[in-house]
Amino acid sequence: MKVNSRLDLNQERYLYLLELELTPQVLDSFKGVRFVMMQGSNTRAKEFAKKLARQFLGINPKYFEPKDIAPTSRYQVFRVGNVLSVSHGMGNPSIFTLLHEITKALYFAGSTEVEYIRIGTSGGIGVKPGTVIITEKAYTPNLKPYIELPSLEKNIQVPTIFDLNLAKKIHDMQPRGLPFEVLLGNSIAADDFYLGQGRFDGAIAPQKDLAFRTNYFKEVRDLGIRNFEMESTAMAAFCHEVAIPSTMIAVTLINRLDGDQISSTPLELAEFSDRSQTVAIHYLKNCNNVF
Ligand code: R2B
Ligand code: URA
Repeated sequence: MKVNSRLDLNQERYLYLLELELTPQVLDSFKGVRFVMMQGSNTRAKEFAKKLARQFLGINPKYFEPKDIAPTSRYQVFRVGNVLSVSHGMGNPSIFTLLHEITKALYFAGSTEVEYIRIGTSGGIGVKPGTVIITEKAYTPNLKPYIELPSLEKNIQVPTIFDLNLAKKIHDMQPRGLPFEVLLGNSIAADDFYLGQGRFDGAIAPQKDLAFRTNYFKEVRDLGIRNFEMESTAMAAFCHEVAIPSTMIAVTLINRLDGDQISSTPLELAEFSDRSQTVAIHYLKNCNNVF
């Protein structure tokens, strides 16, 4: 991790959006952390913490209620062993802010050897629904492998490439015979679930027709892009800037070549979501610094 050196000059230790004052006691909860696993929803972040407790400590989830470290209702932060299970909300701005504050907390706690992994859902592009994609490179919807970060009067371009070794390691650590495919691929992060992901079923009428979109999807596939979601460019750019190895594990809920509407039942969707968590747990089981 390589953060802003000005942080050391500043005595302020308040994380505004997490509503956390970094007292010695709070910093203790961030000491020794090696993995930060992030998911959109509070519920999924908590479920993942329960799964970790069951897998690694044999604790029956019926009798274990993970404690949220952050008082805010915007994000939740749970800790099991050396893993933080955190919710990031929806979209690049939401995850960006979380990334700043979690990274500051870890830095001040001395936990500078960390990996960040987003565990999520996505819309597949030419893959069977239920397939899990581990992202190597994140793209913008206009197919740029970088985003523009604000720097006062002029933006700076920051690459949105994840840690390829980490992505491959997670892929290699999956057991044979899983009932779903796990693929390495690239992803697009859009700022909007509808127009931003080329959907025709949003409230704003799209400017492009089906023929244009079909051609766009072909171009996208040629770049190795396999899914749409909404946070990977911010995450990849942030982690590039602070030198934290990171990637994303995201199950596909739909094949966008077949349509726009997600029509799986709630039960099927929950089972699909579980797959991303399963892939993450297979990885953590092969790491020797989880506890
Ligand atoms: C995937 O799913 C959410 C939208 O449904 C969004 O947070 C994302 O990236
Ligand atoms: N999440 C997205 O961002 N897009 C989809 O199509 C499905 C889940």
